[in-house]
Amino acid sequence: MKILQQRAIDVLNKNWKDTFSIPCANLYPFQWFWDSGLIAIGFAHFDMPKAEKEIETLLDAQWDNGFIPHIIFHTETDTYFPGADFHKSSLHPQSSKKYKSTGMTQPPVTGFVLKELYDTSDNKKASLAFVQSVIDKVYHNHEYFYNKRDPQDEGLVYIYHNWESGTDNSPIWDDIWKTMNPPDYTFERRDTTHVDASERPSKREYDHYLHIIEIAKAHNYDDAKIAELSPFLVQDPLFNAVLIKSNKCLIELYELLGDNDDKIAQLKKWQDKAVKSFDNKLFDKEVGAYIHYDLRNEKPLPYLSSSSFAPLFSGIPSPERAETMVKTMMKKFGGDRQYLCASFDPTSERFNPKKYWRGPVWVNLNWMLYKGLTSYGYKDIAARVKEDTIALIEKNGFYEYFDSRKEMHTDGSGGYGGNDFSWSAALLIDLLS
Ligand code: 9WN
Repeated sequence: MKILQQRAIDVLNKNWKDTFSIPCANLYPFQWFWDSGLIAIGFAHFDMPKAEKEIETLLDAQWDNGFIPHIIFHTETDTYFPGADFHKSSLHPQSSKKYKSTGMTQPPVTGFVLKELYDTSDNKKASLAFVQSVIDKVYHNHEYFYNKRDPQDEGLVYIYHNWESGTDNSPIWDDIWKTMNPPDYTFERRDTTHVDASERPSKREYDHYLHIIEIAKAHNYDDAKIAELSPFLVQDPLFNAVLIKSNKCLIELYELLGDNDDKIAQLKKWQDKAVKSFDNKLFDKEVGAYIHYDLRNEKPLPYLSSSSFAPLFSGIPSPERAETMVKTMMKKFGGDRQYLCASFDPTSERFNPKKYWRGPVWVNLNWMLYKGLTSYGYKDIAARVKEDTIALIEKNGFYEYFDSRKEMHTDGSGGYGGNDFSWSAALLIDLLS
């Protein structure tokens, strides 16, 4: 295990670019929001200054309205599409003057990441001083979400683009693509020069992705206009579970800091409403877990994905619901021939174990599941998630995602997407510690 840990440390150091980390060389040459947070969790175990700098740099790119972009384009390179010139984030009047970025966000991990850093630190005083220096920015980010992304005041925030979900080409979005008919754009993909096209989204999927951005750009990334016009408007259980987990951690950190009663009271208000709505609106009894809700077309999207189980990480379900979810997970995803946990229902005809978010196992979701299952007392299943994650990395390397079928891992070719991928390394370090 020591060797694997050292290799993980080497991956993180290799992907460190002085003030932030890239997710991996070539394929992803900039800083990504949720990657950064998860990477900091790994650094915290062996290099706290880098962990803290990673978060500081991320927060330095925050917009005046509290928004944090999903990609921060620190360098000029045309090896990634769509780059800064396509996104044109400066169209938004409150966007960062210092950094070019996208005009979309990603799952707001920063709140719980700060708590992870604090918990890992062996110098609590210094760690709390760091938290004190950045926590209000994270609070401001949550303020943005509840003020701008919750048009019906439900306590649930929407995402307006599949890239905001982090689970980019999940089969869940197929239903939404059916409601759209974007132009057949001409553009040059860069991802498929780095990675086999069979492991990435299709050209037609990219047409949809670009079309939503064109609509947002036509309205200068104005939140109200996006809420009114975006064909993609979804309440995502993973995204909202992450926000709820981060709310919880911000409350705990503000309590540790003291002297922040107003912010604690506001966070508790958001949290109360969020947890109730989440549990009422997103739990599907027939599916036996949480699902996505299509806010644009006002209909549930009754599909099982690894996001369906993310609420365990945030302590949302009652013990009874958690039991139902675990049964669903083991029945659909937990067969003897499957590694836990496929990103999409392996029993569905939309399942594709090689293609990006349509089936492969991702380490970040496994890490959340491991934590969630442990906290609900499912120690054996949690242990299996952990062992499966380690086995996938040991057999293949620090890939971005992995085939969920066990028979695909006999010759070390079951890892897909980018290699030496930062969060796979970072979260492995955390799992092994
Ligand atoms: C678009 C960086 C990111 C992750 C996402 C993952 C992938 C980007 C892409 O890579 O998305 O954001 O170009 O495919 O889906 O979760 O943050 O690692």
